[in-house]
Amino acid sequence: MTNDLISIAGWDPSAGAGVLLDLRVFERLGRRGFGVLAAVTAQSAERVGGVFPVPARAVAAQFESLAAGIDVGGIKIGMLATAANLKVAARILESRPGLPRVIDPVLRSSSGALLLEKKAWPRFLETVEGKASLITPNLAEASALTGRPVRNVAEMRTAAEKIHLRSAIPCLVKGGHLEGGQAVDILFDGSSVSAFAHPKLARNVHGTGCYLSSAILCYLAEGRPLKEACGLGIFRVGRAIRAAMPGGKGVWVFDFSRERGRVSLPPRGSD
Ligand code: PXL
Repeated sequence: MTNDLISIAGWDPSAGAGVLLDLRVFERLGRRGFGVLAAVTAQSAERVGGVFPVPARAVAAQFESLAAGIDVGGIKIGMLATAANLKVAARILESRPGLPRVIDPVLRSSSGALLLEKKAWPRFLETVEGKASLITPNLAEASALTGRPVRNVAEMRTAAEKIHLRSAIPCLVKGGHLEGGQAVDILFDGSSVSAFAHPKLARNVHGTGCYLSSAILCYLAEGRPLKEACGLGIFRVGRAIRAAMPGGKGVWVFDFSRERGRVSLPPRGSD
């Protein structure tokens, strides 16, 4: 395993999500972070005002040049914007079968803007089939990917199993948007289901999904097993949410300057 992790994702100029946030998370968790840009967004705290995709051949070229100079230790996929970029990302993932690879299937922003063109949605799972260690949809993404409503823990479990069946990738369905006071994330690793319950924090923090998938990738790159990496990632995001600050219009943002120090982690292999 090497220290160098790559995020293939979008540009949020505020650094609240996308490549800029991913690199901060990688570095906060002791890795070196590198970025391949798949799209530029123009956005304010409350809405995405524009999406400008990067051409697929530019995404491929960025990765090739970067990978020629570093020893890639893991890859995270975030916002891709186009079906062509999804294909390039799938090819990149396929070329590195031994590495930890995490896919955050970013489809829409919280405000509803399309972050992946709709024509890419129906075959998303088939396109990435067997090419990653984990896929991390939220409730809306799990619903869009399976074509069924995902509103409660039972439906999250069914969705995680269905997503795994179609993609052959372990699936963590994130329950941060569940109704009620408790948040539960459900992991199906291909053979068993695990539930990660945590208190729901009454804050709408921009970039939570990006933070989680990046943190999990860091823990996988440390050699931790999938379930442990998910648990640690979820714990780490909770801590970052507690250190977040108001970003305007009711949206909160991560603040790395207030989120000091490395977390002391349980020893490897503990459950
Ligand atoms: O959180 C989803 C997301 C991912 N990547 C980028 C974004 C957003 C949401 O706005 O802008 C670049």
